[in-house]
Amino acid sequence: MLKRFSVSLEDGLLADFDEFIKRRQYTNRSEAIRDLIRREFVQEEWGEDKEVIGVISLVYDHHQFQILERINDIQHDHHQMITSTTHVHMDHDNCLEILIVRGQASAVRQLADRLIALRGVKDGHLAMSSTGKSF
Ligand code: NI
Repeated sequence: MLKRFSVSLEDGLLADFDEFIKRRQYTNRSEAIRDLIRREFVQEEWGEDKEVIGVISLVYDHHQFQILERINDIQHDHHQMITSTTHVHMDHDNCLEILIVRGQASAVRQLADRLIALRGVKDGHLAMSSTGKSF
């Protein structure tokens, strides 16, 4: 159920917020505020080492010595956490691999760090998301 509450803001801050809303293509202030609140809750889930969802992306040259074996071994070591993976052969040399991972925040971070630090990974990221269960 939706509840209303009023918020007082300084003129300048409200003007900046309305500009932000336009830039980010929100249709109203409420949805923008809801997203900002949820973003903070997601940060807290990661900070408090709760169960989270992470999306790990890796760009690498598959010719790099043993990189496929290493990536594969690490994923098998953490198979309980990995919900799904997608591999895209982007061109003759470069691969993009996306892993959707579910688990305790510290474990997800550790897995991402291990993969991203592998020799031959040109670009690696961990997008910190949420199971969405608690808000
Ligand atoms: Ni490939």
